[in-house]
Amino acid sequence: MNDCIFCRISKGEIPSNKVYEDDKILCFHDLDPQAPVHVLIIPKKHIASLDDVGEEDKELLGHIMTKVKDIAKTLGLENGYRLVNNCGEDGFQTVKHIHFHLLGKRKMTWPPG
Ligand code: IU
Repeated sequence: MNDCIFCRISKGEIPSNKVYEDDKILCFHDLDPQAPVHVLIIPKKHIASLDDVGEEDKELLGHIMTKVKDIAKTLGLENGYRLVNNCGEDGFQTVKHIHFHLLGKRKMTWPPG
């Protein structure tokens, strides 16, 4: 997807403040942080949203989930964190490339807004 900003970030065409990268996924700092630590974890493969995940993406999504604790540790989130996926219009998804927000270093509240 040439016009997808997160595809362009994952290819290095647009710079990002990277936290973690491997051949399948990328984690970088959010440009508009909502917590003292706020990073985004994305697959390099373009998947528009959680609604578009297929059977063939099971391993990729599982890979992201297994890396969360390692990324959290790197960022010093020893006291816990929140992992968020916004899906679709009601979920307030603004970038149509699936991503997981990892937020921490402040006490979260519930319910979310
Ligand atoms: P959302 O779940 O789609 O609402 O979140 C998109 C996030 O991507 C949001 O927190 C933005 O600040 C963030 N972001 C970014 O970090 N860099 C960008 O170039 C763009 C959005 I566009």
